[in-house]
Amino acid sequence: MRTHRLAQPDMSVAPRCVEDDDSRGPGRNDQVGIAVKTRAKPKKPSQFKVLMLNDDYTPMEFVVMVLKRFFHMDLEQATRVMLHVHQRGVGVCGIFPYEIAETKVNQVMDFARQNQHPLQCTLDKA
Ligand code: TYC
Repeated sequence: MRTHRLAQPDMSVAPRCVEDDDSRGPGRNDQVGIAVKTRAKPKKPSQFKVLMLNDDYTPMEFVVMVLKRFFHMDLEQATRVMLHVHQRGVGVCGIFPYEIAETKVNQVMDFARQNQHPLQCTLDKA
């Protein structure tokens, strides 16, 4: 008969296994379950806004081309976003998981650089 027990994992979420025999008192098996505990509600990957910044030199047509090419916008949508950025200074091109957002920023910046435009694009946590 034991007089005390070590803290036990919450067995409603931690499945028992064949080695999980605690009848011999506190010992190596008392912590079985901690490593296999799973999260009841897996976290969604966090989302990031891809932002386009205004400048005085990049041609409007080039910005529209970028929005069509990398963000799959049609001409009307791309023109609306470009004019919003032109007038307000910044605008959202789309919201994506981190790695996709980062890839889009790099694609836009590389394409702008290759064409010698100072267009800037950045990330912001959504
Ligand atoms: N302001 C630029 C111009 O007048 C156009 C422009 C729009 C540039 C959006 C960048 O993200 C931008 N030619």
